[in-house]
Amino acid sequence: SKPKATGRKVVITCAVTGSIHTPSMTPYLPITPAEIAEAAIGAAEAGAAILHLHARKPDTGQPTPDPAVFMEFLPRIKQSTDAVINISTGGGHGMALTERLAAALVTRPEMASLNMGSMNFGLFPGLDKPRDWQHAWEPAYLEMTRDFIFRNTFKDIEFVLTELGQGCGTKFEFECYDVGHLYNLAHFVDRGLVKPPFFIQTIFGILGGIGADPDNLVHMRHIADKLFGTDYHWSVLAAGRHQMAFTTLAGIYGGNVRVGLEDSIYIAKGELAKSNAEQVTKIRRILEDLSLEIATPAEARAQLGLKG
Ligand code: KMH
Ligand code: ZN
Repeated sequence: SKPKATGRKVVITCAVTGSIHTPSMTPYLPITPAEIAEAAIGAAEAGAAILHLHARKPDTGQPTPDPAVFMEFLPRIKQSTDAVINISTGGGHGMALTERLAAALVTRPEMASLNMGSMNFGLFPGLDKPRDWQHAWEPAYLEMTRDFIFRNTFKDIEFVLTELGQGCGTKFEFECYDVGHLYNLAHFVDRGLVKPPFFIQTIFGILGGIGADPDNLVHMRHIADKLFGTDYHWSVLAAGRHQMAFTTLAGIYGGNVRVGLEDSIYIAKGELAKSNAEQVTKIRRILEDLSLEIATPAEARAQLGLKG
């Protein structure tokens, strides 16, 4: 992650649909397997080397852990792109760990997310905006987060590292929503349960995690440097309106970036993004304007030590 004067290329991850936003928030959220496949392929064509994927019930858009639904879009994506497939193990609110892991254990992807601590995960500000909900699950899902703990205990993390990491050769996007999560990762490194290079996704602006203050970005990077030295690759995502500013800062500070409708449904102030590709294109343009180069999937694989 040390900024290198030459040769460094920025890995763009695109998180295509997630489990945070709901269909009534934007008509552009990919829901059906065909929509998820099309959005993922578009993002890859625009420059995303890694595609972070969740699944949704095709009729209502509710997040689902069903591997059969993943299998409706994964082959299509693999047929049309060389991008690295990254399957979420965060799933959606209310899913048990075994459910959250099911799709990854079946598909044995090159990458999967691994959330590095338990936390509050507030989506209820989404309720503040008056709107006509298309589906009853949507306000209920947001409301539920008032009293929900996103559970990622030490035992849970160890289970994922063992089953998916050691069992399937999957490498992780370590989701770190706060400074303590970096120390949790360092703990598992100390225990020999995970080997470098690590791909650390530092996340800003989730209610329950560290706030979207640029000082926090610098601090997370600084602590990660102290804990992991040159053994890690650093990536940044920020929620909602902070998305583009923080990913731009990440590029400047020598990091990689994640965009996508999972993280923000906007492309500019008050303007909904019409596609994932639009966000990838925007951050790519900003980074290239800063004279940074974008990694291809093959370059990302080599950099991150993926199984290919
Ligand atoms: N379940 C979400 C609230 C990930 O993809 O690993 C967060 C999440 C992250 O699912
Ligand atoms: Zn996700």
